[in-house]
Amino acid sequence: MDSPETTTIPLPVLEPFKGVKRVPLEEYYTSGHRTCQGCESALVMKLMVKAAGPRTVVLGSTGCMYVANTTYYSTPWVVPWMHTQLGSSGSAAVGTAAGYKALMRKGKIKAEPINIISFCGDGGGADMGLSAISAALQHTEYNHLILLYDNESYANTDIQASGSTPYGAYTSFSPAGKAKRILNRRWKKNTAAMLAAGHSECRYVGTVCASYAVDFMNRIRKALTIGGPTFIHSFDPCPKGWDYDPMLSHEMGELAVLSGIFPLFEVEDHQLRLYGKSKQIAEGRQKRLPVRDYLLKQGRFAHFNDDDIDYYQAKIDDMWTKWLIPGVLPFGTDILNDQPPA
Ligand SMILES: Cc1ncc(C[n+]2csc(CCOP(=O)(O)OP(=O)(O)O)c2C)c(N)n1
Ligand code: SF4
Ligand SMILES: [Mg+2]
Repeated sequence: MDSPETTTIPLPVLEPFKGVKRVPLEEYYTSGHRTCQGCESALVMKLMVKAAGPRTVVLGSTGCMYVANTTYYSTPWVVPWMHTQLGSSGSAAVGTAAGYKALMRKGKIKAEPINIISFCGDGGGADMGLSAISAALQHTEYNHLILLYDNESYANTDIQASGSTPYGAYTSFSPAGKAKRILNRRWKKNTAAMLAAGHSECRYVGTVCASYAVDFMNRIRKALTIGGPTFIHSFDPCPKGWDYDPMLSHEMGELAVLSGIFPLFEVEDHQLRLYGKSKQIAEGRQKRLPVRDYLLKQGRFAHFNDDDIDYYQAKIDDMWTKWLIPGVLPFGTDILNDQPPA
């Protein structure tokens, strides 16, 4: 047996799916949940665990994907599942990985690849649990994936604004009123890029959108097989919180990517690349759509006037034309000039 210092959980072999016809039919997140009609986060859970396969343990922090998925005596999870506290997806991931590692080292269970996936919402992950995720990404001796499903609000407690809520959106904390039309003036937090830039030993950070399901699943498989702690940020349209017809969830994800609000990128072994439609936009092979089309399909932006839409569009244009890496790093470089900009 290896010494405690060198024993690691063996990594799984999960080749990328080469097209939708190669995706297995087996489901590990099935019926038995009570998420809203058109809930994209439910699809995210389904694709996430389908990509991972049966030898997977899922840990989930409080939020819609806990509450709606664990009604008494009923659950959609076919794989082992455990709830963890709202801000502790990172701690749960490390603790579970460490537990499995110890059991395998002591010979109490067979040494085999077991995927550990810990998910959190944007409230739980981009806000409350950010420090625990940061710590988890420093523990390179444990293999696990933390998936942040971002429905852009504290949805389960009735749509409060989070650090991931977009500028101007109507939430129960930021209703549009006569005196103040725009209450939420914060620009959405750039969580994946922040975690990638700040954790130089983390081997995989990526963004995904379930509207591009095969790309989505292949990023999950890459994150689970590369070794060490990994992080994925998923963009999840939410018909209840965003106020649109539930049948438009898929289209809403596409519009967010095509308008450039949510760039698809991955940092794999410290190399950053855009992929999918975001790559095509950067290469000039795909037109970046006006953000107006995306905003005006949602009730949470129904109070926007033309000035608001122009402001929003200008901010996205800056992301793609002024940032060091389009849509990812929000600064340019002028490293030898120590004078502030005029
Ligand atoms: C420490 C703590 N504070 C507050 C709550 C109440 N609470 C439960 S779910 C939730 C919303 C979580 O939002 P998010 O993480 O974005 O997940 P979503 O509900 O949007 O899926 C809150 C505030 C809690 N469970 N624990
Ligand atoms: S509120 Fe949004 S995230 Fe929560 S179950 Fe409904 S659609 Fe899904
Ligand atoms: Mg949320």
